Amino acid sequence: MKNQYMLDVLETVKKRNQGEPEFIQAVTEVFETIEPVIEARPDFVKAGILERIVEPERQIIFRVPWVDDNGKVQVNRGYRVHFNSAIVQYKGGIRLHPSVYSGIIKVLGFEQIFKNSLTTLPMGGAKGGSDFDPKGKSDGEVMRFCQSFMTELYRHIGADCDVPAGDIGTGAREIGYMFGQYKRLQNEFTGVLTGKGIPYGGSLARTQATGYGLCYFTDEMLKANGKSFAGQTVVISGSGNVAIYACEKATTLGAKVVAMSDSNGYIYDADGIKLDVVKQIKEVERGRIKEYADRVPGSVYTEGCKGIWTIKCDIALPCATQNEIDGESAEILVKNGCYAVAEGANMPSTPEAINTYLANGLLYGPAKAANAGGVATSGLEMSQNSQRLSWTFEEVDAKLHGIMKNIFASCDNAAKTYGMEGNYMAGANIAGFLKVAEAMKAQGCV
Ligand code: NDP
Ligand code: 2IT
Repeated sequence: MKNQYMLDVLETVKKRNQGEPEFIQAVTEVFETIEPVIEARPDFVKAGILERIVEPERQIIFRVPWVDDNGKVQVNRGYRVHFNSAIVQYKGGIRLHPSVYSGIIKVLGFEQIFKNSLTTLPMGGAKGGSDFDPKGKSDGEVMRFCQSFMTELYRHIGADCDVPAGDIGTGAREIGYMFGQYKRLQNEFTGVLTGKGIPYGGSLARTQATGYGLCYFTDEMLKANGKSFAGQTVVISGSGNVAIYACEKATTLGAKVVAMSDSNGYIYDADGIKLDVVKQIKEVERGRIKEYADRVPGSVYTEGCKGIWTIKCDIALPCATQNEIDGESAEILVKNGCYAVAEGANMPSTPEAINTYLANGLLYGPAKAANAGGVATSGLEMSQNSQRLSWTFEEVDAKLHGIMKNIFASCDNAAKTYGMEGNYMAGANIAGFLKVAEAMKAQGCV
């Protein structure tokens, strides 16, 4: 990046967000790729779009006290960042994981601005979460935590203000407890959360949406480059919501998924992952991926997460967490003949990994485009709640498919327009940014 104005804004971001390296990483990536837009648009400079877009509209940090099964009071920290409402109400997930701190919430909220813009639905960027770890907690403990979390959060959200949803550690169970508490506090039903259960206003296909959407995007990217999923070997990290439904759709599209993981290690099954076994372990028993190897003869479990990227594959779909593929892992993927990486997780590739993909001509589907199917289907859930109607699985899935095709086309076109053909990361950042920047400019200095 050579533009002095952008370098100056980035310098301020670094000073203001010390101790939050992931946030600086995300802002740097966006700035580097939108430089030609800023060069061409002095009106954006005058309107202070960059200075404003890197600063959350507001951040809420709160105490979450709850009582564990031994009667002891525990305290976690809760977060919600309202990052940008230029394209309507705030929207984004809630992450429950011990690694959560303000920097992670900010990075996810910042990325959500561009992702939501790409969906073409009217949703601004937000994110929330807590350093609470649902793993190893009883249902009662999870419920008391969720109720306490919502007892503060409820005053900051609303169907026309901010609509949270799931993310790592927040699935149907947690959304159910949070929704129940919200309804009790407000004494009214509104579509204030997405990812709800089907009997109380949820959308069919929301559970599948991020994983399916990732495969729809990847399929478009492959087809545009004369390839397809058929007969390809795929490695998927993670074994949570996104990973499971990415595995399901990739398999339907003719690929063989040979590996999945959790935060302890990974399984390799040369015959192709038996997804019903993974679903039983992860969705029903809340167990560890290691148990797969005990149940499926011929499969192998290996401790540690990073090793999954040493497995030979054609297509890699990281679906676990941020910075899970570093430069070294990316080099190994390339050496083993991997030609496409599409991100189900948010920011799973380090800048060194991304440079390696681009330098070696890999097809690279960046998170904010490739995993936008989850939030897009959340948007469809909001539409159904507003209409007081429920669409069929097929209707929602068809809309999701259309949205993902459209997102790929937007990334592809923006990259071409700005002379970076095939660089879908640049295309995603530019296309996502332009809509938000125009909306911010039109609404004046707010
Ligand atoms: P889940 O909690 O359902 O699953 C997370 C998976 O990732 C688990 O297998 C978990 O292993 C693994 N994981 C989490 N943290 C780490 C870590 N630090 N190191 C290694 N593995 C880890 O979450 P989701 O599937 O919903 O989310 C996965 C990713 O997709 C996240 O990056 C999320 O932000 C992103 N995403 C999710 C969307 C959604 O709709 N849910 C939408 C768009 C993006 P373990 O069980 O051992 O912790
Ligand atoms: O990162 C994400 O896009 C999500 N966790 C989903 C957010 C949502 O509001 O559905």
